[in-house]
Amino acid sequence: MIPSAHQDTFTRDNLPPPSQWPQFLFDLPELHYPDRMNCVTELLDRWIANGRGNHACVISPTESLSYAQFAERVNRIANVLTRDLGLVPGNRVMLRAPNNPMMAACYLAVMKAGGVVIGTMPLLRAKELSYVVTKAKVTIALCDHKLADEMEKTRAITSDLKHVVYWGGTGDDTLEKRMAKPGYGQFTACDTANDDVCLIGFTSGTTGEPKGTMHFHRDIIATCDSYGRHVLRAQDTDRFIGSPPLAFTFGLGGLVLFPLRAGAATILVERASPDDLLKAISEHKATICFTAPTAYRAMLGKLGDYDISSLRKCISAGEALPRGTFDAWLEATGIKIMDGIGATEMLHIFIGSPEDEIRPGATGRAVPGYQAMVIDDAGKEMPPGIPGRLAVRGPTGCRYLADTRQTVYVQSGWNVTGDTYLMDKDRYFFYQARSDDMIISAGYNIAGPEVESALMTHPAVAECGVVGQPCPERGQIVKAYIVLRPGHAPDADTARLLQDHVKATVAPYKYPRAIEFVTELPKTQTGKLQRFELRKRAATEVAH
Ligand code: 3UK
Repeated sequence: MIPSAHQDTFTRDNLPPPSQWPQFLFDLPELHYPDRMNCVTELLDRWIANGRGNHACVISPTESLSYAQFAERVNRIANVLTRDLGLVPGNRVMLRAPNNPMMAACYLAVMKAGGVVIGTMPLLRAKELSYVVTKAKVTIALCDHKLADEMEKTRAITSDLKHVVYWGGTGDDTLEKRMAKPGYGQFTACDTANDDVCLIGFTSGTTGEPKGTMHFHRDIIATCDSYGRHVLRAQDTDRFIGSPPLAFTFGLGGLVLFPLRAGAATILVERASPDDLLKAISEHKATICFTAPTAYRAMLGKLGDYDISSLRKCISAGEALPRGTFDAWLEATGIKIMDGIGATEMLHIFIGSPEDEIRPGATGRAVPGYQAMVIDDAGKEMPPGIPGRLAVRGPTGCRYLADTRQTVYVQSGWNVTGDTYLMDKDRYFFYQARSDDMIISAGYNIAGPEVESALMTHPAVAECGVVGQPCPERGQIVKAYIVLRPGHAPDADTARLLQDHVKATVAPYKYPRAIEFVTELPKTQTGKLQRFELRKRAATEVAH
């Protein structure tokens, strides 16, 4: 065992027992890391040592920082943490902010100081925040003053928090004032072990209590050297942009880790509605965009208003990318959206293909460094062409913070994501559904997302969610909740039109027998459709 640098051994003490860990693979030479490594040295200080400190690093609507300037900011925060707030290696630090340069700097400062960083979504309330504080025994919080309200409420109802420091506001005790102290511009990275925990990512909790997923210093770099290096293939001239919050590991990877590992620049915007994102792409000449499928769909209708010719790569994750969205985006922009499936447990994307290997309709192939297969209920590997449960392993994997659900996610050394997939003979993986989103109607297995994709190819449909509704004769029937585009009437004629459209697009037995028009769909903080909410709704509707 490599000696840990953590004086506070909380994360190590709360890792699952090694027998419940996934098997880790380090098959590629670039994934062989030294025993001692601090991921921030790799992401940031390396570039300054290489004489590239003047290269653009972090850009926002109000500032533009070079690698040297951003590294200095990180050092100043790391000094505040250790010298002013008494952080010792292993302590947990919670962060709260929209995506902005200070938030990114705080992430790196905590890890550089040997702390364990926990980002939180800006919209979380005191109830959810206090769960995180208590579960992870958070002692320090750094927070954008704009989000002070819920932070103070959290402080009032928890007992672990010792220090809360705000930035962006006024007063004598702001983070900026503390950072300005003489001698704080330099900071020597904590000499962490490559398997010291540096990040706890909380899942958005589509069902049940959020789970804390623990990641090591080496995991942070491994996702860059697998997906980043082999699939994304960014260059130091790239300018990244996107919408996912940094507290969601999709956003952290796409907007901080991958750009910094590549020596590129990242553009951080606090608001990222489809219009905001398009405007920022054109203003800042972004070249690589990370966002969710629904955002690509929403941007499609607005492309004419913006010049986005600087874009060269678009990445989609979080939910399945419908074929129709892929086709329409390619037609409108000439860019093939790179779909990829990732998970908080795995840190980032583990299946996804580079542009020249994309097969439309497939998520892609296992990212170099990872292995993926489809298994049956007993855990046996399925041959190509048969749908089953997705299992993966690679350099990263699931280690929940003190959670009995570890043995649900990790089975026989494989991470079992809860998704139903089909693999073809060329080892391309085709998403079917979340395993619990499969609808069984009159003996047929119907994947809700497939019906959604079919509905969304109709111009009247803005968004939709498809679930099984209990039915005495058929077990379940397919029920669609649909948000219409402006100008379409939510009436029986439209419903019939859409049913006919699905019958003409996919096997007719999959058509939604029940349709309900709604003005919005339930979503998680990370923008995912909450099908379990729709299922609950569908079930009560039958009961009444
Ligand atoms: C689903 C997808 C189909 C799938 C994530 C990229 O989404 C991320 O993490 P979460 O923990 O959710 C994981 C689950 O989301 N999913 C994600 N991507 C796809 N389904 N096609 C996709 N392309 O059910 C998975 O098990 O919120 C995504 C990077 C980092 C992430 N944390």
